[in-house]
Amino acid sequence: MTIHPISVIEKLNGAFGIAGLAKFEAGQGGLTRVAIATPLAEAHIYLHGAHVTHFQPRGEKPVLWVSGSSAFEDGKPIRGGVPICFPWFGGRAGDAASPAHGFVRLRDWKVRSLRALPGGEVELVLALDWSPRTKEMWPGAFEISHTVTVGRQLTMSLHVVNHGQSPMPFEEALHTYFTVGDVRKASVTGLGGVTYIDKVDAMARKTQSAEPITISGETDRVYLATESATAVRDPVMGRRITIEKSGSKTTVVWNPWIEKAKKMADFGDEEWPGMICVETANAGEGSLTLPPGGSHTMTAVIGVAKQ
Ligand code: TA6
Repeated sequence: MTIHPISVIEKLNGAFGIAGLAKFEAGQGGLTRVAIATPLAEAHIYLHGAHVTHFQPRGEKPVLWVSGSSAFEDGKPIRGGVPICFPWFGGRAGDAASPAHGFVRLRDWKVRSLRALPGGEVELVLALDWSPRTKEMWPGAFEISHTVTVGRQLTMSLHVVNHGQSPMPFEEALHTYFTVGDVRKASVTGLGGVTYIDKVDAMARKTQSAEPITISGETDRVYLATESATAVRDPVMGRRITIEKSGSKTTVVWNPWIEKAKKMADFGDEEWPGMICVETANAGEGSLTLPPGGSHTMTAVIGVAKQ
């Protein structure tokens, strides 16, 4: 549980805080977060799930969306921002009782480092290791670290290591929720011609013909074998959100639309027009397997451009 007494927050600031740039504080629900504020941008990252909830380059509007109905409590995912999905994506095959999108977004991550970089960015590294408790849920002897670099762009890198003696199959995602003025007027570029699994049409395998992608109903598509950069064009806010990636072959596009939004307790019924997920992942057919001692890095770089 990352609700820390003030003394722990003071210790974290003593050990890692950067005067005038980055500090630990009690965030929503009393959960401990790192608040970064520099001349380039500001951001919030919770130790709960290593969850980025806020990113705003100076002079721009907030880039990430968080539901006004989100929980901020132990054992529950934060609805919005950048949930980290690991070691599985979506529901766990054959085990409906396991938490969707894995368990690391529900755990307390440890602070490994917090530093100011020469270019004016601030870099935070959070990490989570396997334990007897995680072994009860999943056998992998994993180490996962999340390196978040806050500057004019937001760079997020998930680094996974297999410390076990056997191959470690896993899925992963940076399940990023972006703020848009009106999803019905927004569009996504960069996926034309790509094959996708349509989760709202019986998992049918399709090819993305229309470019850009527009949203006119519940949309839940897993684009396969694509390393392409994408962008969210938002005419209402007069901007383009750019998503470049490396080490990722899956991109997921999701908006719950009306009925699914109503069914989610932590998602306001009227909030769906204000968000779209474009997720950087390795999932489904794109899942990975690490050999003993092997490691892998997946990176997403988020930026804002004039439309
Ligand atoms: O990435 C899209 C998706 O898999 C949707 O099917 C929907 O379930 C969404 O993730 C949110 O999942 P969550 O477990 O955070 O409610």
